[in-house]
Amino acid sequence: MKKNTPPLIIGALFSASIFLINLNASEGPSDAKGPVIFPPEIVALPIEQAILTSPPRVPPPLTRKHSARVVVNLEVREVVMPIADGTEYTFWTYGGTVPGSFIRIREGDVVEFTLNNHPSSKLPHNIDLHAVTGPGGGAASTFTAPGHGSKFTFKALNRGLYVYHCATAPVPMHIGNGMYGLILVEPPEGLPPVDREFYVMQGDFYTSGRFGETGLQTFDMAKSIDEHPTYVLFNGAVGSLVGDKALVANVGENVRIYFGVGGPNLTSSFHVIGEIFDKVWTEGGMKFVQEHVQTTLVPSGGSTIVDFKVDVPGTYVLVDHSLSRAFNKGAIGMLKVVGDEDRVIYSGKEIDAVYLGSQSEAGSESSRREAELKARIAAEIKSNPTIAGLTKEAQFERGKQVYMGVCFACHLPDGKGLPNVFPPLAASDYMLADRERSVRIVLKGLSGPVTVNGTTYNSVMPPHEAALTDQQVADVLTYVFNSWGNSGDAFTANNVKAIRNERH
Ligand code: HEC
Ligand SMILES: [Cu+2]
Repeated sequence: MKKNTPPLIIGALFSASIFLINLNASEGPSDAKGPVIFPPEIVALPIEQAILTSPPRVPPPLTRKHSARVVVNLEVREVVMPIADGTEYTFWTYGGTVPGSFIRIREGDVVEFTLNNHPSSKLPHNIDLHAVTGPGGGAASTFTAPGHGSKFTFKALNRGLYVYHCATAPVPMHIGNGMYGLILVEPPEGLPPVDREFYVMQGDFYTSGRFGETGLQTFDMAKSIDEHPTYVLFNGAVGSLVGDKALVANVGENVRIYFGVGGPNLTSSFHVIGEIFDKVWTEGGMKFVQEHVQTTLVPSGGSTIVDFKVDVPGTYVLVDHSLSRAFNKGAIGMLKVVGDEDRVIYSGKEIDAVYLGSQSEAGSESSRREAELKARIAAEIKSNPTIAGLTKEAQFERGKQVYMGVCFACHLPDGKGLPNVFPPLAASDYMLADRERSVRIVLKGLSGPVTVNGTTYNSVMPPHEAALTDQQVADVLTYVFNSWGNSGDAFTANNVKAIRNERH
C-alpha cells in the first residue's frame, strides 16, 4: 500500500517510555519531519473544511463525487461535567464532549489533521485514528503538550466506521476519561440514504465513589485494572439520551445509528428494546451487511452501523444487553417515535387484570417482581433536573428518582401500595410515627406482620443497604416523607450512617 508519509520511527506505542520521551521533547514531537510535499495530483484536489458534530448529531452525508484534501481541526479539552445527576467528573475530551466530535470523510480523501491541546489542559494527549494506515494510527505524530498543536496528514485508504482514541500512557485512563470518538470513511458511492442518523458511543467509567455517589469523582485505577466499572454509559453520562435528550424519529422513518465502543475494557451487546435491526454493518466494516438482527456485539475499540425502520410509536430503549450495565450502571438511552399507531403491528395493552400468582415464598416472589418491574421503570425515569445545592427541594427531586428507580416497583408511584401485598407509604401512620425505624426498614428490609392504617400486612421487603448510599437513603425518605400529603423534615446522610453502622 502506497503512503504519503514515510514510516514513523516509533513502534512500541503503548510503552510508558513513549510518554516520557515525548514529554521531554516539548519543542516538538519526536517524529517531527516538517511539511509533506504532495505530488501534483494531490495538490490539485479541492480543499474542504470538515464539518464536526457533537453527539448524538452526525455530519450530513457527503455528496461530492471526487476526493478532497480535508482539513480537520480537533481540540482536546479537560472539562468537569456531570456523569450522573449531582455527580461530576473531570472528562478528557475531543471537542468538549464524550464521545468526541464525529468526523465524516470519503475513501481516498487526504486528511490534513491538526490536534490542538487547550492551554488549560494539565496533560499532553494524542490521537490514534483506526482509520489511519501507519504506525500508531497517528499517535506519535500528534503527541501534543497543553497549549500546543500538532499536524499530520493521512490518506483514507479504507472505507468503514472507525474508532479514534487517545493513546497516551496510561492509555486505559485516557480512554476511561472519555477520549474516544468515531470517524466515518464513506465509500465513494456513499451509504444508502436514511431519514435520521444518530451518533452513540458506549464507554465504561471507573470512579472513586459508588454509582450515584454525589460530588466530584476521580478516576479509580484499581477498578479499571480489575475491569469493574462504576458506570457503563452511552454518550458519557447517565441520562444523556433520556427524557428531553432522547433521540426522536417519526413513524415510518428509517433510522441509522453509528454505534461505537470506546471501552477501555467492556464489549457491548448492543440492543434496542422493541426493535429489530433491519441491517447491520457488522464491526463497522463495509462489505458484510447482516439482516434482521436482535443484538449485535460491538468490541471495545470497534463499531457497528445499524439501520431500522420505526413502524410503531412509543419509546424504544437502547441498552447493552448485559443488563446489569443497563439497569445498575447507566447504559440506557431512548428513541422516541412519534406518529400514528398501527394496532395490527402492535396492539398495545389489550387487557389489564390483577394477577399475583401463587405467593408461595414471599421473599423470592417480591424480589423477582422487583426485578421485572425495574426493567419497566427504567424506561420511565425522566431526565434529571440540575441540582444546585443540598436544599430540601433538591433532595426531594433526587429522592424521587431513587423512588422511581427502586421503591416504585412495590409501593407504586402514588405511594398507595397494593392491597394485601405492599403497604402504603402515603399517609402511613406506621411510617410517619418513627423516622429512625423507617431508615432501618429501607436499609435492613422488613418482614413479619406489620399494621399500617389498621390493615395488617405480612410480607417481605428486601434490604437496600448494598444498593443505596447513605445520601440516597436520606434523599428517598425525604421524598417519601414529603409526598402524597405527608410532611416532615429532610433526612441527612449522617442520620442514615449512624443507623447503618448500629449493632443489634
Ligand atoms: C420488593 C418490594 C419492595 C420494595 C422495592 C420496597 N418495599 Fe417497602 N415494603 C415492602 C413490603 C412487602 C413491606 C411490608 C413488609 C412486611 O409485611 O413486613 C414494606 C414496608 C415498608 C415500610 C413500612 C410500612 C409502611 O407502609 O409504612 C416503609 C416505610 C417502606 N416499605 C419504605 C420503602 C422505601 C422508601 C422503599 C425504597 C427505598 C421501599 N420500601 C422499597 C415492599 C417493598
Ligand atoms: Cu489523552
